[in-house]
Amino acid sequence: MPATRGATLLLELLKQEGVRVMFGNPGTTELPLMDALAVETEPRYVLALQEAPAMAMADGYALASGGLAVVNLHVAPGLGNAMGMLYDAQKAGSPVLVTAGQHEQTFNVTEPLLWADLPRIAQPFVKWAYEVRRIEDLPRAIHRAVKTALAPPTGPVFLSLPGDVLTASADIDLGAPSRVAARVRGDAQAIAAAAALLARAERPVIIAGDAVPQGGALPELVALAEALGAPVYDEGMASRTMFPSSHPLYRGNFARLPAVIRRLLEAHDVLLSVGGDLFTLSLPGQVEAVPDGLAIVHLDTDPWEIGKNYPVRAGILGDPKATLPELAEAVLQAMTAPQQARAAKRLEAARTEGEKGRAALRAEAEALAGRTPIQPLALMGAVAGMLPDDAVVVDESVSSGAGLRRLLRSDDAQSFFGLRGGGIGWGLPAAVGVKLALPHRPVVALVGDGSAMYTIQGLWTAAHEGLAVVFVIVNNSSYRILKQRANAMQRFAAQRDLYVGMELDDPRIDFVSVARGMGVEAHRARTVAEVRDLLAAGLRADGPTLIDVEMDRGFKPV
Ligand SMILES: Cc1ncc(C[n+]2csc(CCOP(=O)(O)OP(=O)(O)O)c2C)c(N)n1
Ligand SMILES: [Mg+2]
Repeated sequence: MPATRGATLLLELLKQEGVRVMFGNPGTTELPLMDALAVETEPRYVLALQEAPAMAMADGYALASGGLAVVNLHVAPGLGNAMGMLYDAQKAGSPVLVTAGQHEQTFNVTEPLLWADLPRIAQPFVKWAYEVRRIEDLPRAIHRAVKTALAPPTGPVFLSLPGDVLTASADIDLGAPSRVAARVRGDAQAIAAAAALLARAERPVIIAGDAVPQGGALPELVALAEALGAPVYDEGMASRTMFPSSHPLYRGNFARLPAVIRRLLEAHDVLLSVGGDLFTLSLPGQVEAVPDGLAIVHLDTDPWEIGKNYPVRAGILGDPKATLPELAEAVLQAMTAPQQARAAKRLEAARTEGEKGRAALRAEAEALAGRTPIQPLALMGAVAGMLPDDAVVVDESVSSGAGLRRLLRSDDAQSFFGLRGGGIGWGLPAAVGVKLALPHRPVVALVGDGSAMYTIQGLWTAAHEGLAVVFVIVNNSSYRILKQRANAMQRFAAQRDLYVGMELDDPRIDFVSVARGMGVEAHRARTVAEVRDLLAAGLRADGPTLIDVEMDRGFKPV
């Protein structure tokens, strides 16, 4: 084999790992790579106009494809720009190989322009961070990085790629990819202990997290939930579909404030978390989120999460897809006939309650549909009511999204993606990555006006790539959630009705002009009826469209 340059070798290795698309934003340190891409057509390079959207696109791609995503950034400022979105990817456990160009190693001692110790910057948010030192190490470094990103608990990894490694030439064997088989079955004793607790439970509840859709375990979770007659919530910040939303046991997102969590949990005697986050709170509270006496059973792929904040009665390390059938079987075995009868009654009652709750929510949304300016729930109801069965929703609607999960039909693991980490600016570019991973499904992004502005450049990539995504900008010309919370503090802001740093209305951002300026067809909607028409047109379009929805700016409780 003739000698190969490092940059070409890198592309060969990525191809060998099954990578077909890579996201990036180049600079001089990436030029050897861009040069190699002039002759190699795979992986295809998707250009983002800033590193934050590049990173979120990779995250969306990883979530939607269920596999690896790759992003290439430009030295320290490029990696720095991506850090907020890397945080989100880490929280979602997205297997993303983050790479960045680095100056030549003999040059770095002088501390050249844009240089910094890149692995140290990335370290807190990745499973492994390393600077490749020799071209000979590229195969081992790439294969290890990809293996590590994809092994449970999955997550981002980082490689710094010095210029001299990318421009060196050598005759090197590519080696081979490794994968860690993920279907780990939980410990038999722990499963038996969990089953005994669950069988005795009179009021069980389930919180489901990332590990469920990651392992494709939705049907297994449905079976266990039905056996227990237990309502199922998504964890407080859900990155995808954890449970079929049209199932009567589904109850939507769990709470994130300690007092609300406690109130919900007080109705139960046993909590089963299946990869569910217990609990990432959004604010501290005066009360403990978990009431005394609640027995917690936790099954997860990540031992760190088990018993992290609250002691568990049974902690099981394992893959939900592999473990839930055994747990369900053990529960049924452990249940007495009266216990089984009570579980069946709970299922029946939950079914009725679930259907009633959903119908009431739909009716409430419909009753608001005639109001102008548009009310949040009316928008969510209208969008949910119009989507085809195979639609995929990417949600960063922040304060306006209440009820969305229960209004939507999102029954398969790829039908919904949400902001898991809380670093806003994720949704718009994530939708670009989602569409690239799922080109045959309609993709609709619901994004707050404030959030959209962090990574608005993502629109250009959608136009450039000709991606038929419908971007719905939930435009209340404010950081409404911050106004809600400032108001709830009942101090100066509330007394003076003055919300410093939270008004985006002077001038109001004209997303129609912004989008058109980046080649995206765009229109404004002032009524729910207009939203419906524009959404129908957007779903028919073969390129990206944007709907700038003029929302009610109200934020005070009525
Ligand atoms: C990167 C980042 N910067 C700032 C914040 C703080 N923050 C949380 S929500 C929010 C406002 C979101 O505004 P918008 O998207 O318009 O949604 P709305 O609150 O109006 O529903 C801000 C600034 C954050 N979470 N992440
Ligand atoms: Mg807003």
